[in-house]
Amino acid sequence: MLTVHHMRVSQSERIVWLCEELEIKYDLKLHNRDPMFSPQAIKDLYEIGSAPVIQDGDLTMGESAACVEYIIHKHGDGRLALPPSHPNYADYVYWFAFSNGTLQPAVSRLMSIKAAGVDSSNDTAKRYQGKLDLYLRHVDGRLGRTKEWLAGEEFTAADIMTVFTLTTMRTFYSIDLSAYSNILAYLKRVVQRPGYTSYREKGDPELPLMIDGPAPENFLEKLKSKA
Ligand SMILES: N[C@@H](CCC(=O)N[C@@H](CS)C(=O)NCC(=O)O)C(=O)O
Repeated sequence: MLTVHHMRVSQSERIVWLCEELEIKYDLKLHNRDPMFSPQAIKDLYEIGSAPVIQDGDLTMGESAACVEYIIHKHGDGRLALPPSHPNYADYVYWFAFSNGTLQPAVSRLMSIKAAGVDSSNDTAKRYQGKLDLYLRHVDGRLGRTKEWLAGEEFTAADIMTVFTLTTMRTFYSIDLSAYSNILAYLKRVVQRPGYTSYREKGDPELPLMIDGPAPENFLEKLKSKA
């Protein structure tokens, strides 16, 4: 039986969402942040100590993109990935890679320099913010052309990889998406998916939907005060 370890309000939401979209059987283990970083249970499972972590027989593995690929091909008959024969294969591969290779690191970088006390008027901070703005325009432009999903007409794992950065990640680093109408329309489509609703009910029932333009309020402060 596949086991998915999800740390609430984290990138591991992708894996719960994927399993719900694929409608596969899996055992969901929920973890709380302790108080902000991974709890000991996640560190005991995986030496990097980050979420997600999956277990399948003798296998224990982290890294969202790896978990997504593994589950799709071992448990999902390849569904939600596009095969090389598909006309949108290159789009699928590109947007899947862009999510954790470029978009998510851009936000993480800004979050880290802010946490280190660097002011947003600092040249490096401005350069990084400019990069994030550029990447968001890139995503917005793509969605304006497809009018549907990142890889084209079909919803794929490239969407599952990307949505965390456009929603939940905004509680870690405030991003106003008001200027990106195609992203906002896309997020409305995302939350109408039954698989996304099931993930939220099972994995993050208290987390507000972060699909509006203005930066969401800081949910982490609420989590901290509960801890
Ligand atoms: N590239 C990794 C990043 C994983 C990651 O950094 N997860 C965060 C949650 S958003 C985490 O576990 N942070 C807590 C910690 O490292 O202690 C992935 O996609 O799985």
